[in-house]
Amino acid sequence: MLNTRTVLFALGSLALTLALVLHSRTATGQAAQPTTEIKVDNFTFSPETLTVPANSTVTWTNKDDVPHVIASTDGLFRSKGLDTDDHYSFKFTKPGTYNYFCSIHPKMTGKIVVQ
Ligand SMILES: [Cu+2]
Repeated sequence: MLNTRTVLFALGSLALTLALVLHSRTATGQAAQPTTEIKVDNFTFSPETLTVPANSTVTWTNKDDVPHVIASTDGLFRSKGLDTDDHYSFKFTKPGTYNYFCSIHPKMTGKIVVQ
């Protein structure tokens, strides 16, 4: 027989289960895909050397009012010309050291260290 108490208990258990499922999903998503930002400002990558765990997505944002291109030294990745406030993202799956530069201003260099 259903009485008010049983119904309330069932609803409470359901809400708790939902909350736990939603929470664990969010936590797993954050752990699996860390995201890190690099600012391109005043012809400098900031930070110039960035250390991240494997499977990190790194996003460059151009804060200068001239275009820049993010190009890896070994040709692994290369952005289009980034105008002001444009973004470019690359996911680093394998550990290693990745040197890159701006193909328009080759004196601009940076490094991603993937652990
Ligand atoms: Cu540049």
